[in-house]
Amino acid sequence: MSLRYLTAGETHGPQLTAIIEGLPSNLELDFEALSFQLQRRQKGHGRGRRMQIETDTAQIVGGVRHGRTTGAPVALVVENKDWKHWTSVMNVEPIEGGDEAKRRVHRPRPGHADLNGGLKYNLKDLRNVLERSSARETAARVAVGAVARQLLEKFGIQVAGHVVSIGNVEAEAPNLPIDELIRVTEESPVRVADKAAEQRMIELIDKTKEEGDSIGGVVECIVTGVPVGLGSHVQWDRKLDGRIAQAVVSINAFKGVEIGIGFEAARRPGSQVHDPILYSEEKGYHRASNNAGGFEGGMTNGEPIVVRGVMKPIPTLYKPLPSVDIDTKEPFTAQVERSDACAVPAASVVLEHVVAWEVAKAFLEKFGGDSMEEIRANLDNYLRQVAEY
Ligand code: EPS
Repeated sequence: MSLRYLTAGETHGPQLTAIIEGLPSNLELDFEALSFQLQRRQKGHGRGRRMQIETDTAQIVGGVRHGRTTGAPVALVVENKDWKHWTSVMNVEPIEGGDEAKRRVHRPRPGHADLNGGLKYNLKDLRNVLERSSARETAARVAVGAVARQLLEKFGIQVAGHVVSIGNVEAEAPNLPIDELIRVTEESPVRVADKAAEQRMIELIDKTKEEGDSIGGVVECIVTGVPVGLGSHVQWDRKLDGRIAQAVVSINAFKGVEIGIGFEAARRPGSQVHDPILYSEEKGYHRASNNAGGFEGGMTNGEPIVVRGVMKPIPTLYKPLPSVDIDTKEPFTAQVERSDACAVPAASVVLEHVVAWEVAKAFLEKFGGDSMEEIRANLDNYLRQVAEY
């Protein structure tokens, strides 16, 4: 059975719940590291007041005993601290009272799932759509990805994320070893290594917020230590770059994805795109450059995976765009209570975790076994074969 997960839960409901199936037994989990990843997602200049209410932690309620996975499904819970303000509005049982008591939403916000979801599911209270479509759900995905990340780390695979640009402010490409990149970006309120760009990004976010607007950006994820041959060229849905692309665009507000130099490849001649193959005793086969972002033929080529995602500006605006009331069909401009002006730094953490998940899934497809020991033996055997090739 391949690795899979599902999440459930609403942004103002009691909790987010995730179930992971297909993890091997004897994976030692660091619980603090799981919550650390969740808290990284909550940070970043430009986040709104909701993040002052929440301090996310991952509680494991199944599949782990005495610090190790048992091979059973792993169940994870992330509580919503804000729920105490919403117990009546989000009650699973019917409640007394009209629209006000239910905080019924009948004014769809442009750029959100509100209107499409209302039409599709025939829901006259758009809260039923927005509660689930909220980016709060990415907390569950980070929890799940953080488990995958710990599995990868046991095999020397590391994941880092950083912000490439916010609005029109671009950071210089960080030419740093992965440990250093992780350390430097962790200290930055906008998750960039470039200090000059950091200052300009903060100023841009502040200005955007003052104007009642929001701003998006580009985030990048790098995965090092990946063995050659994850994914496959033989079938469309086994191409790992394609699976990663799907996962990236599935992150709330993501509208685009690039692998390696991505769209830049369309502007260059082939001689300046493809990465020459080299060989040395020490490194074996490797590449002179990594424009391909670690993929050829849908398979990893042993170079670091480099993936970028494009996040649109958050559509909840203090200065909202025109829309139409679903009760009256009349135009309106709504009042907004609370929003994030920029969630791009947080999105880089989400990107890391959805990519880690896809890599872990492909890793288990290749080296799969029911226990960590079996997987290690399979990996060692394969690496020997690659070294002798
Ligand atoms: C979100 C709206 C805001 C964000 C939320 C995503 O929440 P609220 O409507 O409660 O103010 O803070 O993000 C999170 C709660 C989170 O954990 O990321 C939205 O509409 O997507």
